[in-house]
Amino acid sequence: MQTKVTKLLNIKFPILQGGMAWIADASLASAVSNAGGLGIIAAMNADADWLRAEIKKCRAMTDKPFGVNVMLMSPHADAVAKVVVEEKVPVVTTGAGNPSKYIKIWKEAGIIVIPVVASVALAKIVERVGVDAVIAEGCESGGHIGELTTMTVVPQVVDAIKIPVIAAGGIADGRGMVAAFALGASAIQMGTRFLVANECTVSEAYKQKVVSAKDISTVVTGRRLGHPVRSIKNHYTNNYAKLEADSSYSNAELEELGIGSLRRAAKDGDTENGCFLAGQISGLVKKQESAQDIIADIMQGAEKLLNKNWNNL
Ligand code: TUI
Repeated sequence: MQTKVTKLLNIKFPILQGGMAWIADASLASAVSNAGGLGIIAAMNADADWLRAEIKKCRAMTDKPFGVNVMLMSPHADAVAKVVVEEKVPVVTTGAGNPSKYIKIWKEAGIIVIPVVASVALAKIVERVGVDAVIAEGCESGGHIGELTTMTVVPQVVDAIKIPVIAAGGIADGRGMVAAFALGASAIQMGTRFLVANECTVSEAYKQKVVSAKDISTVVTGRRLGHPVRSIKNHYTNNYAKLEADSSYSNAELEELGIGSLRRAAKDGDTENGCFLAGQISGLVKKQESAQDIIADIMQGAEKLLNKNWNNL
């Protein structure tokens, strides 16, 4: 299946893997790229040396295109922005902010740049500064989210810009992919489903949390600090929600609570005190399998639907 995005990225299938903090490393990214999608290493809050080493590991495991996600709220964002240029990373995605100040150096280096946007306004701004495509992400997603749903943000972004749009948020199977195409997207990005891939090195406890989640298992916290995040309900989120609603608790104390919570989930598998970022589609993700089997299942599901007789709805 060829789309504007498979041609842009020189990949076989219109599927990108989300740049999940503490989760999306060289192991997962190379597996997704080897399976014909676009694997992405999450630079998250890590420093330049960590990222450089992951890029080298990824190159040792795949000769296919891959990407790096730059989390713009990271204290190391400036250094990471230079590393992707020095290492000649083929594709950069960005999240949690406006990447405009980096576009010039990335485009001069020949990098394909694809920001995540959560609104029409940012989609128009980044198109104007010369990015190649955007990922329109709905608030069904895990992690840091905007206000709009995938169903509403994707078609509005598609109508507002000329460059290709990739849909993200709440997509985990062939039905989601076809729905994204119907909204005008040229590819999908998935995080939650790839989190449980065999090649994903996240803690087993994290995978179990996703596989055992149901439709209403996620919750949004962090609105008071201006960066809402979606994660799977547990002791950590219950406690966070309680303190967030308590005005005697300061914002500094809330910030403190968040420190180390992603690492505790992803690395330590601490089911009580970890923050298990995951999307609302977790309830649909039922088994662990290889990245290749995940991609094959999505493409088979989508192709079956696209060939369906749509008169019998
Ligand atoms: O970035 C994500 N997901 C993330 S980042 C992350 S690390 C983190 N940890 C704690 C607090 C905050 C972040 C975990 N998950 N997804 C892409 C995304 N970007 N979703 C929403 C946005 C977004 C929102 C507003 C992008 C731009 C934006 O506009 C800001 C502006 O300046 O216009």
